[in-house]
Amino acid sequence: MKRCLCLATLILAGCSALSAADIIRSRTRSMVERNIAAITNSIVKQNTNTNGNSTTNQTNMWPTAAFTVSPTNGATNAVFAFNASSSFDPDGTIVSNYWDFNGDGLFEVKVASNTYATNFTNAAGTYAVVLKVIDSAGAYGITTNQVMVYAVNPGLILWNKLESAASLSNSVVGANGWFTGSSSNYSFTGGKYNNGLQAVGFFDCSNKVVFPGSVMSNRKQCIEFWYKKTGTWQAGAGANLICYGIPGSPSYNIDAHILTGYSGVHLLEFSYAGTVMGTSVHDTDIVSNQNYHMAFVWDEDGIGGGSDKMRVYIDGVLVGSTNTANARTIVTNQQFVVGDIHAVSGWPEWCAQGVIDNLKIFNYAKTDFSDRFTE
Ligand SMILES: [Ca+2]
Ligand SMILES: [Ca+2]
Ligand SMILES: [Ca+2]
Repeated sequence: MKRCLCLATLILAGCSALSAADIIRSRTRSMVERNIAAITNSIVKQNTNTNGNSTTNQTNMWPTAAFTVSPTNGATNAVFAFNASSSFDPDGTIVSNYWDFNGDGLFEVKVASNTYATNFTNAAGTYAVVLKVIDSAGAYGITTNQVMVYAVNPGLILWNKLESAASLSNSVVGANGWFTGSSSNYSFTGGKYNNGLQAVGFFDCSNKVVFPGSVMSNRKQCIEFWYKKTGTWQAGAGANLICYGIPGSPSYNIDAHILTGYSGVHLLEFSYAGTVMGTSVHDTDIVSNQNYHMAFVWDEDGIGGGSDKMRVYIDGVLVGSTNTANARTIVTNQQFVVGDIHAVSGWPEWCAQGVIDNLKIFNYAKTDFSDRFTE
């Protein structure tokens, strides 16, 4: 007897040879076909049912990735806290956060939480950290932030790269700087390491770059930076490099300047708490457009346990010292000025007449500057 191929034919033919398995397969297929028809109808209905927008119900909107990191700059032993809570999905939820800590496209970590803390490297450098967020429908958003990691540097209490106005207000280490008065006398241009802070000309020194006086709160300390002469030193005036004192006051606790004159000996000088110390560096030793590493060091109890209380180093070489430093009075409302001095309002003055770069302050009387070629 010929075997029938479908249920309807079978019934009409009065066929009796259909097995139980054949019946189950047939019913299952029939149910699937009905379900497909129902789903198709549903899609058609949805697609024609939403203000004429035929794609509304088939669209999943992509999530947006965003994160912060604290600190944005840190030493190799620092723990960095990443926070992706500002990421969002406009039509759903974010279910996974993937982190790539070195920008190589491989995600080291996958977490459901939007926070993650890690000491992700022990190598100094600037890292591109990538966040990829996945929403409940599987779509993703991605973003990248830079994180700078520097070698552990004991005693470093301030480090500003002086790259830009943004860099001034975002020190790598320690307190941030800012402009007091106008910034129009300053520019960020060629320094030792990329840009430095250039102050050239003769202007009212109520316009200044300042840091809080708290960066000068130790009895022993070191201020170091690179200096490049790019302007003109006026005879009888010279150049003011750094200063620490009361805003608006012409008397300072600490300052470093280069004197020039019409005749005679004119030097790089360092003054501390009223003690003015000359060096062996004459103004004519400073050549235009050449970078010099300068360091001003003090310890009221004696540098390195010796008798020197103040020292100046140029390019790592000791160029002046004295053992007669006065004790300094620390006053809370003082400020640390870079590239100029404090002065009474309206008192025009010669600024640094050059570029100051890579400012660092240590909380001890540093005497080895062999690390100066590392930014
Ligand atoms: Ca979505
Ligand atoms: Ca990676
Ligand atoms: Ca710089």
